[in-house]
Amino acid sequence: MFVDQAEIVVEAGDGGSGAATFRREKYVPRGGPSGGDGGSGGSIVLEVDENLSTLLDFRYNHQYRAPRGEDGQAKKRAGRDGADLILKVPPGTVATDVETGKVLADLVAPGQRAIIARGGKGGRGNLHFTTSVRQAPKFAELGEPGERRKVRLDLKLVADVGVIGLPSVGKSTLIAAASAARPKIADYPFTTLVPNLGVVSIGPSQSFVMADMPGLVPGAHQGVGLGDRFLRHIDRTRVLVHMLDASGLTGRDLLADFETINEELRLYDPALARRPQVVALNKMDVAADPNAAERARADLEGRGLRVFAISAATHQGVHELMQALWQLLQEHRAAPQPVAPTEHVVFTGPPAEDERAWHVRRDATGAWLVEGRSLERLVQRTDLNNPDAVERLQQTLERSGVHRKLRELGAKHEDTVRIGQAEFVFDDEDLERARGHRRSDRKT
Ligand SMILES: Nc1nc2c(ncn2[C@@H]2O[C@H](COP(=O)(O)OP(=O)(O)OP(=O)(O)O)[C@@H](O)[C@H]2O)c(=O)[nH]1
Ligand SMILES: [Mg+2]
Repeated sequence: MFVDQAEIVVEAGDGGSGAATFRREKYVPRGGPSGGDGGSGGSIVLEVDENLSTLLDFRYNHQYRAPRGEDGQAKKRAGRDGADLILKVPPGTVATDVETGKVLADLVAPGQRAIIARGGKGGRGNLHFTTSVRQAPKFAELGEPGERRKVRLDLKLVADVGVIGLPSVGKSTLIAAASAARPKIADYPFTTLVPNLGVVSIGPSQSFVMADMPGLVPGAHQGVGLGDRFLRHIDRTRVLVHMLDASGLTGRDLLADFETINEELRLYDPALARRPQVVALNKMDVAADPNAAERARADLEGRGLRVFAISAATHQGVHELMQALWQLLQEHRAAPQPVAPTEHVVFTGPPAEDERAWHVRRDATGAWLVEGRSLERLVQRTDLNNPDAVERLQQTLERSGVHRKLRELGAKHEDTVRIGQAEFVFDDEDLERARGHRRSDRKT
């Protein structure tokens, strides 16, 4: 079965905690700090494997977890990093964060990789926290939690040419005529449920991939018929063959059919509607009124379109159409290709500026919320049960201006302040002390 969508939960590994240990030295009651850093947690990484063509594996396993980093140890020994967990996906996989709707990765080229959940950084050992006034730091940082999120994987086909049109116009028949693919062909609508890919060979090392699409009907962009599930598949094609049934047996007007499909493309994605199209007037072998087809041809050519009268069933005109598609693909080689095949792109998180920014707001319960990635991380990494670590946190919050902002906004003594998962009591007296520290820091 062809699976083109899957939802998974990924949990990157937490960082290991830093150690708070001291050297033992002869004749010295307490040696210097010697706590090593914690290792980083493993990340969850997607990697394109060109041998895969479905997301089937992700159907059976929904939960993926990378190992945590080891804690730091005494004698300056750092903890080992957790290994990354690499998930192989087929080319054309798009990963989206289910909660935010943000695209995390859009993977096309073999070997291309993207981190979709970052492992937590390891906490630093107490070695790092000596200052002129703090010779023996009795605390270390905790490891940062790994990212965890729900991710939707969508598989988009990577075809050069997409064949579009109303149901039963002969799209699959064309794939069968021009390639070795053997898609199901039948005279009822929606025979094709998932796109069929065929390799069209024009000559030595001249080939391209063509995909037929499930039939489109009015309202497809809103999910009517097989709907937008399939429009998605043509996103990446560089050229479209717009196929019309010219047999005259449908009772429909050729040009009206043409407009219907183009309107659907436009409503789904205007960029798709601008993609180069060639028109194939199919079923010419049984055309009841060849003049009707000729009139349609004249009209479409008048709009600058290339039109081919063919019969997918008898192969009449198919070779010429394939030649023209090959030519057109050469002209559109420079069209936006997401990445060159050898490039390995790693998608990173938000830029550093965003990370440092923070702001304060009051929630419905009257608590003060301090929001900002880097402050939240700082709190996550602080061992809140360790008074020395909390003191350092207070100093950092003071230095970064958070306390001043809270006071400005009218925070009162003993108000609740939340940063990430942690909750504090706003303590103006403590602040006085923290400021005192800062002054003495400066003096030395
Ligand atoms: N006479 C004639 N019949 C054709 C031609 N091309 C396709 N057909 C017939 O038209 C019917 C539909 O063909 P398909 O290739 O399944 O059409 P499709 O566009 O893929 O249809 P859906 O997948 O349902 O959207 C079948 O009965 C084919 O045999 C042609 O050139 N001439
Ligand atoms: Mg079909």
